[in-house]
Amino acid sequence: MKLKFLKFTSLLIVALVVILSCENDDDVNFRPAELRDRAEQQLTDNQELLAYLGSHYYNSGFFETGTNHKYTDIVITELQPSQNVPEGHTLLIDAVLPAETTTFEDTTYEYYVLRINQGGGESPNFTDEVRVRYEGFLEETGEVFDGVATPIDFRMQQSLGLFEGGVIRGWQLVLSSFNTAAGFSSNNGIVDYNDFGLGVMFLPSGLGYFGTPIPGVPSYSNLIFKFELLQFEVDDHDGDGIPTFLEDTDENIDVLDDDADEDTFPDFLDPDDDNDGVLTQNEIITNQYIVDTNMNQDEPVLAITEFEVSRFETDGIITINTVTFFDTNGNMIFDHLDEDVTEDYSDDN
Ligand SMILES: [Ca+2]
Ligand SMILES: [Ca+2]
Ligand SMILES: [Ca+2]
Ligand SMILES: [Ca+2]
Repeated sequence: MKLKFLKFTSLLIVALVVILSCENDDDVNFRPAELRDRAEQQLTDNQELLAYLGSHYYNSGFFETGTNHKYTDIVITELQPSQNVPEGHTLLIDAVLPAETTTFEDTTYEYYVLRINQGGGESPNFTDEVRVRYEGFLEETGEVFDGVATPIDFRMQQSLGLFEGGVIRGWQLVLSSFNTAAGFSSNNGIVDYNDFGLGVMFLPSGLGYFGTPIPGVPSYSNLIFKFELLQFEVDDHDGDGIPTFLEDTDENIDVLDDDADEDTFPDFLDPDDDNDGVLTQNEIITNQYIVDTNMNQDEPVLAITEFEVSRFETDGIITINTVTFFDTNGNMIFDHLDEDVTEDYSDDN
């Protein structure tokens, strides 16, 4: 089942619970549970994750030889009382420290990542579209609740509509810390990926679905995902030439809270960010560079306000796409976010 679908389903369930609870205030069964405090829940979740990591091992030796191991090759086993970790295996806690940390919803979170293969390609941004294979299961019971054996695409950034994609916070954080495949080959419609990102993420409920129960996942469940990161595409939700990850103006790994003109449409969904009548795409300049390393060509040195959007490499030829911002009146606000500047660069693009 797809994560997208689960997310949508969960919203339906919440709506249903709210409706039912409104119909009969006395029926406590249908009343939505009050959300727990995030910081308190994280204390519990982190203890449980650490206990899991300290009592389970994986088949580390298997990955020391060969290449292109699959997520299905990762075997996690519970250590029995008084048992030693078998040869060729590693206790998870010895493979995932130090913990990763992040701040989300005003709460500090620890989460853990087993990095089996970093991947030989490029690294996606937290707002991009990714192609993955994965399996998700509950830390508490080991029950598998989600997964696909055939590669599937997710737009990681949720936009404002119910059907507009989005994955859990843990995915945005972890997948953007891995790299995609170095390359792939296609034989009779079957794609073989080479040197892709491979790992396991151990997430507290706060970086998963938190208090929202979804099919197969009770509220406040810690989640574990084995995954392969295969490909990605830079996402530009509003098609204004600025990739969504660069519309996180305050750089807090959240694009829903950046809204220059405060019209409730965040910049990444707003074709005219500052509402000055000049489209954002005309207040910036996009550029493409082709660098042939076979000819010993050097990569361009970008200006301070020129940002790399994406890069691709084929046979030593690197294609680099960039976007350049301007601050015409020198007030430290880029023109496309500054309603006082209506400079139009559309002729230069
Ligand atoms: Ca954009
Ligand atoms: Ca932001
Ligand atoms: Ca806006
Ligand atoms: Ca504008």
